[in-house]
Amino acid sequence: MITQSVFGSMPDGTAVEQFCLTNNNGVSVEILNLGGIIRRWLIPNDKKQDIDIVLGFDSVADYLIDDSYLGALVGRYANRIDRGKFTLDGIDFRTDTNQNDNCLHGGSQGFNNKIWQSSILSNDVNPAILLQLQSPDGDQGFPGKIWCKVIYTLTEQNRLKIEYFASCDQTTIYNPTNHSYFNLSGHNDGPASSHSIQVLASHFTPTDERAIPTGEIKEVDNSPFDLRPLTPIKQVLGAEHQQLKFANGLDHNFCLDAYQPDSKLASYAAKMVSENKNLVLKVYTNMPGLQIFTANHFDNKTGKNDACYQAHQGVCFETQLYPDSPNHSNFPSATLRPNQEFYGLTEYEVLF
Ligand code: FUC
Repeated sequence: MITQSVFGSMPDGTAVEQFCLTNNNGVSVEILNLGGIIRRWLIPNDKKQDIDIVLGFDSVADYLIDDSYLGALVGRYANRIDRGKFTLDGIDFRTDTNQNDNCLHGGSQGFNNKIWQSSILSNDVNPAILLQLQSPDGDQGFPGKIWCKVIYTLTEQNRLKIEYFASCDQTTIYNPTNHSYFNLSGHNDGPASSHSIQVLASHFTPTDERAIPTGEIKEVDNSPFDLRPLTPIKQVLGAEHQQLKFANGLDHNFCLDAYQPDSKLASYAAKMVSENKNLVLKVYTNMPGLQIFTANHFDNKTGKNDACYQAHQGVCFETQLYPDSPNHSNFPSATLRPNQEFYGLTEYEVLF
C-alpha cells in the first residue's frame, strides 16, 4: 500500500511529496520526491513502538542545507572525482568542485536536492514508486544529457529494492547511489558503532589524505579492512591504521568479491547486525564497490524529532562504482555511451 502526502515545499513553492510504502508485514518506508530521500524506515517491534532505522530530518529546509546527504539519491557521480577533472575519449572535462577542491557526490547542485518527477507504479503487494530526473548537458560540468530513472519497491520479503536506470545522448560518466545512514537500534538511539558488520570483499581502494583513491586495489588480509568475518564496528574504529586516521573512521570503498561485470542480479555483499542481534540489515547489489561510511563527522547534528546525531550515529552502505574511477583505468569503468542503458540494482533487506 502507498499513501501520498505533502511533506513541505521548496523555496519556490513547489510541493515536496512524500510516499509511504507499507508491506503486509508492517514495514514502512517513507520516500520524498526531493532527492529520492529515504526519510523514515519503520520496522515493527513487539516490545515498544516501531524502530526507525534511518537518520533523517523533519523539514525541507534541513535537507536543503544538509551536506551529509541523509537518505538521498546521489548523482551524477557518487563519491569523489579528483579536483573535478577527468578525460573521456580525449576530451578534458571539469566539474563543479564542492569539497576540498574535489567533486563530491555530483557537485554542489547534485541529484540529492532536485525534485524528481514521481509516480506510483504499484499500490498493491510489493508497492513501488518511479522517480525520474533529466540532467542537461553540462549540468555541474558533466557531459551529455542524461535521463535517469529510479524505481523503489518494498517487497513482502522486507527488502527495499532500488533500481537505477539511465541513458544519455553523449558519452558521459554515471555512478548513482543511495546515501542512507542506518542505525538498527533506532536513528536516535546512540552510536551504531555498537553494531557488527560483514563485507564480502578481499580488496579495498586505499586513499590519500584527501580521500582520493591512490589507484591501488589492496588486499584486506591482516588489516582492519578484513571484514569478511562479522566484526564489531568498534573494533575497526579502534584499530591503528593510517587509512582510518585519514578518514577519522571508516570511509572506504570495498571491492566486492561477488561482482560480475554486466550482471543484472544483486549478490549478497554485506550485512550489519545490531548489538542485541534483534535486527539484521543485509545488502545485495550488482555494483562492484561498496563505500562504508561510519558518519565520522557528525557532531551534535539535530535530526528527526530533535534527535542529536553524534559521530558514528549511522552507517552508510553506498553501493557504487569505485570513487574517482574516471581517473583510474584499472577500476571498473563508469563510462556510459549513448547506445547503452545503465542498470544498477541494490536491495536492502531487514531481518527482524
Ligand atoms: C560519504 C563519504 C564522504 C562524505 C559524505 C557525506 O560518501 O565518502 O567522505 O563525507 O559521505
